[in-house]
Amino acid sequence: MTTEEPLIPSALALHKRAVGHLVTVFEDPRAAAGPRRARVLAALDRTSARRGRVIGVTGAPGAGKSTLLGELATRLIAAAPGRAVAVLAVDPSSPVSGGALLGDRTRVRFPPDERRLFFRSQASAGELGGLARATFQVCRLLTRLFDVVFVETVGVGQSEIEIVRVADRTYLIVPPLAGDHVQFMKAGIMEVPDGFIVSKADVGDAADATFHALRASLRLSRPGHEPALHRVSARTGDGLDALAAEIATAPIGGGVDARAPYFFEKWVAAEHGRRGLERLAAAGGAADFVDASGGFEGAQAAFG
Ligand SMILES: Nc1nc2c(ncn2[C@@H]2O[C@H](COP(=O)(O)OP(=O)(O)OP(=O)(O)O)[C@@H](O)[C@H]2O)c(=O)[nH]1
Ligand SMILES: [Mg+2]
Repeated sequence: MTTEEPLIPSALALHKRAVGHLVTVFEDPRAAAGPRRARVLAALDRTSARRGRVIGVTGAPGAGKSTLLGELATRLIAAAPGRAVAVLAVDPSSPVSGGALLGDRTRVRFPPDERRLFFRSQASAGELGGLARATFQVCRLLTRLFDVVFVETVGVGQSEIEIVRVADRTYLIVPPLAGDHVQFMKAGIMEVPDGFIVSKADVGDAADATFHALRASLRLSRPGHEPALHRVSARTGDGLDALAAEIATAPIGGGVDARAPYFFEKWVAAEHGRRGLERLAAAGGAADFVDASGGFEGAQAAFG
């Protein structure tokens, strides 16, 4: 029996301390944590078939992500008694100081006695793409405990692109902007998200102008398959029920486990460099290797 195994029933009952303890195992960068993770996942899978969806939420600092997620999470659990929601906030941190760049950010705050809501923050520790290496790992755990797992990332360039690798659906939050800023958005980021959310609709004209400019841009940049576009206010509640309903029914596809080859390849690159990637390619590529090794941890052990 591992030290974690007695925690499994409490974690499945969503006791925050048990869930929090298991999260630290999934964040642990040491090689020895791999087999512990594999045992936790196996124990969970013996008891529960829950597979939540990962919803990525990205956007510029101050766009209104945390406030929106707090409101959405509360609505999502109110709408279904058995539903549970987790929020994982990935904070950009300075590789130099190791400290959080945005240490005084507003957090999602959930009532401590509400087991169906769970919040955790994670430092991205200079990881390229703004997404913590452990984000994928923690999502493997949390999707087995919660029905919806939100991942909040600050949209600073690459992170919008990296978040789609772990999320089943990704939204870009766009605060009310001056028109020329919306035009600028056409360049890169427009291709990536599955949905767009204009936040702070209660501010009035600027939010309306942003919504219409964004809709026009999306018609140009993604003709024929325009992504979902929402206009919401976390302050007044406008638009939140429709957005919550869309999130609750978003398709999961292969889920987090299907992302293992991508993250295994990232691990090979980080640990073994170019030589490692060549060896992986010669072995048939990440998907085959993970499959043949019986999963992510098996692949790590087999790769050496
Ligand atoms: N008027 C209005 N203000 C809002 C709304 N939602 C958030 N805000 C305000 O916008 C500011 C930023 O909100 P956050 O939720 O912290 O934004 P964020 O995107 O999570 O910010 P970072 O995590 O720091 O990137 C706060 O002052 C909020 O009170 C809204 O619906 N309407
Ligand atoms: Mg935030």
